[in-house]
Amino acid sequence: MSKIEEIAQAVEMGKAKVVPGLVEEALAEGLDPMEILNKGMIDSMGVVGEKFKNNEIFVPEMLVAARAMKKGVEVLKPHLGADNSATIGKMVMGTVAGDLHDIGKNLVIMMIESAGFEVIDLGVDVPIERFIEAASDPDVNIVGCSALLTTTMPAMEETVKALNEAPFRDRIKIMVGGAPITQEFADKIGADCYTEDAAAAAEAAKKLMGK
Ligand code: B1M
Repeated sequence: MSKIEEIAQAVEMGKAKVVPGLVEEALAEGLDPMEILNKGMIDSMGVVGEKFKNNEIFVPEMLVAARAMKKGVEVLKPHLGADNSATIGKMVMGTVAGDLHDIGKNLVIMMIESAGFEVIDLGVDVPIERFIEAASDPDVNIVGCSALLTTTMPAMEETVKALNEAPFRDRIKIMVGGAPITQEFADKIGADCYTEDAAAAAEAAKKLMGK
């Protein structure tokens, strides 16, 4: 079994104590950090999601897998090309109200910070008022909303609506993403930008800043 496969299996099984060591070993073997992230961790969360959908596993198993992935990402973070020397913009980012999923949001933050942004993490289950309050900081250029549930897509719509109606709308760009979100939905709710994954989000954020 390859090291990546070992990581994937350990994430799937929620072995939070084992994953960091395996990630260190993979890095020491010279494996590409992005490959470790994508094939060793993100793909496993897809497998976990499928098993949950098919009633093969339940919420506690999903939770331990998520914890194991987080531990692995902590080890990976310094190796993902972080360059925080310059700040090219300020972003606020949160998972919308009613939604507790934060792995994707945290990855987006990590990649956007690596691209040179200062990011204020509002956390999960973020009410509209909190997004508005944070975005009213005159230094904020981009507001990012994440949603992982079809049932919280309306909360994203409401959040974007409130941001679109805010007096500071001209100063900010609104980015949205998350597994159920599509370009079509982003256009419909009036967001400025949709991206499918964290790497694309970082590229898009730079473009929004004219970089
Ligand atoms: Co939940 N969950 N979950 N879950 N969970 C999903 C999302 C689900 C698809 C599983 C399934 O049924 N196959 C399903 C949603 C179904 C639907 O809405 N159609 C689901 C469900 C049903 C639920 C509960 C309702 C289960 C229950 O209680 N019965 C419940 C809801 C709780 C709540 O939020 N109110 C729930 C709970 C949980 C846990 C707490 C156990 C745990 C989350 C732990 C945590 O995040 N701290 C969890 C997990 C782990 C998952 C799965 C397995 C994995 C999610 C994940 O982290 N993926 C997930 C299945 C799946 O996704 N296949 C599932 C990896 C992550 C890197 O990907 O988050 O998509 P993702 O982020 C990507 C992109 O989407 C994008 O970039 C990221 C990185 O590339 N992106 C952005 C994300 N945000 C972005 C923002 C951007 C741009 C890009 O710009 C601003």
